[in-house]
Amino acid sequence: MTALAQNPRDQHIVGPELFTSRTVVSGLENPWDIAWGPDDHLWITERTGFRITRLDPATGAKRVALVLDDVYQSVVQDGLLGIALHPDLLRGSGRDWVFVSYTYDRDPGESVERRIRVRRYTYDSASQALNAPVDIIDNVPAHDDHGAGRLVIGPDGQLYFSRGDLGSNFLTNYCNPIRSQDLPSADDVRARDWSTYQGKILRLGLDGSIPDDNPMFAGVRSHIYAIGLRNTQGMVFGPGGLLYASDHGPSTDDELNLIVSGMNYGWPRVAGYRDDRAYVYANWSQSTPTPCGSLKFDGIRPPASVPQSKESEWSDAAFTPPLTTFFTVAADYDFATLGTATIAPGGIDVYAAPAIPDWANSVLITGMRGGGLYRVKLGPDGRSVVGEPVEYFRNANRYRDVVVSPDGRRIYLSTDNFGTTADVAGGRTSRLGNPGAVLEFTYTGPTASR
Ligand SMILES: [Ca+2]
Ligand SMILES: [Ca+2]
Ligand SMILES: [Ca+2]
Repeated sequence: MTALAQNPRDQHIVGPELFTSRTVVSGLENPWDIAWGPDDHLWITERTGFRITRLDPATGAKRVALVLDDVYQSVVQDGLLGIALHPDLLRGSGRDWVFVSYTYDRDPGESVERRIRVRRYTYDSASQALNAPVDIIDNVPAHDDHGAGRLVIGPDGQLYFSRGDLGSNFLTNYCNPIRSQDLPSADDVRARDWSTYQGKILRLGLDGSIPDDNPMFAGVRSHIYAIGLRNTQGMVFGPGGLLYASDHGPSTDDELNLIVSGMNYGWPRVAGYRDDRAYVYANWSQSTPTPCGSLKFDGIRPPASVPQSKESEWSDAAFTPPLTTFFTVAADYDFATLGTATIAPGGIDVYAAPAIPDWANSVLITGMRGGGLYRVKLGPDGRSVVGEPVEYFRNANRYRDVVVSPDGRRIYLSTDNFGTTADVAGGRTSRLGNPGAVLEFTYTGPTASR
């Protein structure tokens, strides 16, 4: 049984730093996105509660700022998802804006046409409520898996919005083609047809417009900023203005990416690096002569009728490999015995404060596959990674998002209410340690002296 130790997820380095921990609040309904506000509150989206809740981390007091009444939610990847606070919020500029992303049903009748939109609200500090909704973009494709949905405002004042591949070519959606490499035509953009916005990172003006300096893909400018993604649930700008994003790999190669305008992150032609290791692209929708609908999905050994292509059979000058992966395995890695080598990354944050020695200039990445927070140290220019990921706070939780207090001493993690994860010993469990909570980890070690 020594072979079990070969799953790289179980071989991580555990960080030595000392923290105390406590539950700030429990009883939330799938807290999904947490942002630190200028009021020193955590602004939290509750995915299945359809609420935006403001939480005072010092006292645990919480107050609901908004309950949305038109969210459509039926599965674990949809509902009320992202939140982005405008940098002028509560600064007297009149731009007390809060942006959210959520799934809705476009069809007014009994059938369901799931879509996702971004909506802006204005915060009224007197009533502590969000009012005056304005839709920024709607009719963006959504489905029942790989929903991504993270929202961030960049230092350029534009809104970045991640879209997943909708679970296509996978599990129950195995006959739907992945569209992460598909691009809109000029006519599509004119017609406001956003059906190719799957598996992308979008960049929108705060009014939903297409910024003039967005990149061209195949000669067409749209909201698309980067392509070739699978399920980006973590996105954050570093202090140098660089954009970092996590992505979900298939059975290996969850990614941390540096997102650059106009680049291609490879999915589904490449998972992780273009190294032909433990991944081939099996395109179920193209099965012939047996049509896909007659086949039973098998993610490890697809039948011969499903065309397969190696990573090295594809190339694109814009392909950009990840900064690091969780985890890349040998070509002969034995999935049946060792299990998938992934962490299922959720939200990410950049650690920029000096409080914890050696932590400055790190990216913190949540794991849902086995509760852990991973710290990846960046090189001085932020464009490379130094050393191996270091793991913290392992528990039987699905850590969904992370945010660091401005002084860098406290780290907040939100947790899912249900689902499976790994227990502390590494076994599968659906008995979660701290369901529906925000946890606080306070650093108690020596502060950096330099
Ligand atoms: Ca309907
Ligand atoms: Ca990739
Ligand atoms: Ca690869």
